[in-house]
Formats: sequence, structure tokens, C-alpha cells
Amino acid sequence: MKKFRLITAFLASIGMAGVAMGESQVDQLWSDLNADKNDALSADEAKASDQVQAQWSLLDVDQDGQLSYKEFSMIDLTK
Ligand SMILES: [Ca+2]
Repeated sequence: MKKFRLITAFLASIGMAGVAMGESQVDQLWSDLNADKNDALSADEAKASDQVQAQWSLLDVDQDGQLSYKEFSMIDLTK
């Protein structure tokens, strides 16, 4: 799966310049919270993380009540 990780890192570096430092932590948190392994994080799944809950309204850009990976990847793990 090394190739997949490299591609993920590459795509992330294009989309989120400057956030690359926290990338693997974000990926880890995403897979921890995304219990059903679909493409979105539900409000229920987010309840497991105070950090995600605290930033939810900022992260849910399209306000559809769930976070896509793209939305989730904007999380600030230093907060
Ligand atoms: Ca959303």
C-alpha cells in the first residue's frame, strides 16, 4: 500500500499546501472516526472526537451535515 500512501500524500500536498505536517495524523484520525469506512464522516461518528466537534461548523463547508475527506482534511489538529 506504499504506492497508495504516496499518491495520497501527493494529492494532499497539492490541495493543502502548508498543512502537510499534520497529514498522517489527519489520515489516522479520519480512519479512526470513520467507523463505516464510507467517504464521509457523519455527525454521529464525529462525536468520538472533541476536536472535530469543536471545529465542525468550520469544516462542514457545504453544510450537508457530514464531512467529506476534503472537508475533514482542513481540521486544525493543533487546536
Ligand atoms: Ca459536508
